[in-house]
Amino acid sequence: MTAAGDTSRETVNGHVRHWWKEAVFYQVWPRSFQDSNGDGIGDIPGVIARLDHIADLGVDAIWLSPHYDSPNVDNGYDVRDYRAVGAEFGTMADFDALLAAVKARGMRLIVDMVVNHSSDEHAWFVESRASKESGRRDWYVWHPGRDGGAAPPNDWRSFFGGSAWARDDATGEWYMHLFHEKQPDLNWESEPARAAIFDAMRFWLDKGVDGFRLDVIAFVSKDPAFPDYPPRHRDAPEYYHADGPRLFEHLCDMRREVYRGADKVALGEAFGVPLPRAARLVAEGSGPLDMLIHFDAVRIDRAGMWRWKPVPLPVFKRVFTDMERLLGRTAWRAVSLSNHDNPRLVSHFGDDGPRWRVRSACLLATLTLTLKGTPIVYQGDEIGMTNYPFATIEDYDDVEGKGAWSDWVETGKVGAQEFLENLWRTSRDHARTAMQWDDGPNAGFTTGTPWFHVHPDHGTVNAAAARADDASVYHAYRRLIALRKARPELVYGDFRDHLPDDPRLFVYERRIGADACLVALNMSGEAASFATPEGFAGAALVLVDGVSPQKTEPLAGSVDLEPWDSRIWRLPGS
Ligand code: ISL
Ligand code: CA
Repeated sequence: MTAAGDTSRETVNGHVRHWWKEAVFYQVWPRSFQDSNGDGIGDIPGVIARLDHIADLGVDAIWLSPHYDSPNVDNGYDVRDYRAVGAEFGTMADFDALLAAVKARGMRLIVDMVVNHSSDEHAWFVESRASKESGRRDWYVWHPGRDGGAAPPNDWRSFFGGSAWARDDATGEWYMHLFHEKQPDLNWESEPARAAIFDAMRFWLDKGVDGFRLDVIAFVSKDPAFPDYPPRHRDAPEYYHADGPRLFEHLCDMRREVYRGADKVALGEAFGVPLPRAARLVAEGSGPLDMLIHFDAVRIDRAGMWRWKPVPLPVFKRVFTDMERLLGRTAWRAVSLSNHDNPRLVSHFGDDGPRWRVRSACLLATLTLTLKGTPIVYQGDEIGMTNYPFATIEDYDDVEGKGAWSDWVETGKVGAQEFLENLWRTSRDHARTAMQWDDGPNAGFTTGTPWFHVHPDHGTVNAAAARADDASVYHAYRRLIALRKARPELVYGDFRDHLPDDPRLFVYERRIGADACLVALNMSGEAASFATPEGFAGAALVLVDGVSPQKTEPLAGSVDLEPWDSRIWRLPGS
């Protein structure tokens, strides 16, 4: 089965076929991927230079994180011009060359669309803030404030610390920013603003990109009454902001006006969308979005934005069973356990020590590529990159972590050591250190001075070493992606967890009728065993830790797994 072409009329196992359901995506965060001109900052020509590294995995589509003109307060998620390539990333000709080079390799390209907010340096906001009478005043969310304008309109908080409102002295009014105060929220209640946003989105579709990853897209509808947070949402305001009164309507408008019926993907970031409400957004045939990047699994060990908490494996596993129950069997989702906003995959869910790093990274590759949904591989996870040894708050770059430091440590609410121990487990900065290409200076990322850290383990953890080692994480991803393309049940098969309460093992099936794969993962540092599940006796062993097995004894009796072992069997004759 290939992901090529428009397959949107056929069905498999009750699912309408779409290329984006069958595709494996790879996320490039360009600032840290590959520098080509020695300024220490990753750029588009650098991405082009490394496309074969991505294509050789068997990846079908690339999600490019923001490449636009931006002052980089939030590393590109503060867009100053939606139609311009950021000077540090290159030119529009470079972007056109990237798109052509991606297509020449039979892959697709989607770009990141950040339309809940813009940069405060965007011409629209400069005009909006100029005066209350500005023609673009209501393109952003302005409010006179409380106490005669001396206090913000309500108790909403920014996810980057402080109030979600900033007072603009020129006009004495407050403007809303759910993120940094240099990221003012766009007002989707304004029809002209929506029209301009849709026009900017069409600009990229008309260039030939294959869809969008839609940044915090569930936040775009705001309650014009601007009430204080309901008590139940005060500790996790994202669930309030993702439930605006006109969200569904706005997203349907966007789908109609921007996509215009093309089978291009709408991949929504679902920060704050609980599964039951997600179902309507991605319902096959009626939902305005095609699939969601969900947070229930990747953020399962968070006790608030920066605080970490241990979570038993059954709680993690239940997310995937809940998805079947709450999203609905045919609604689609992405499988994303790692991206530019989260710690490194193998450090987060595996064991990144010298003994188990490779094996647990291969297990997590198996998990990512055999769960139900569209897998998204984040740059560096395909070679088992690990969390960075940050020591002090000055070692970090991210506006989110620094904002939390201001809110919590500088106000005396929590001690610096306790904060740093938690931040080290949750920081977005782990995913933003330089991609590690080789064991040379700066891991081959740049010939200049890198804008951010290069992990000291790049001497052994790097793409060149991985490609040369058939038992590496890289080749595990390559074999797993090939297996996924060969087995329709790994794409469209029903998911069932066989051992939901087991504290170490994640054993599940993917099935279409008699065709089934059984996946067994020992997600622990101890040996563990399980009995051959009903109906799988005789199944053929297909992959062991991402490697084709030496011997292929048929599945029978008790299965003993070493720490971090992963196995895939396929029912005989199917
Ligand atoms: O949980 C979070 C809130 O701070 C963040 O990790 C993250 O900001 C959230 O998931 C939304 O992410 C997206 O929007 C942000 C940007 O900083 C992230 O990089 C982007 O992925 C604002 O545009
Ligand atoms: Ca550069």
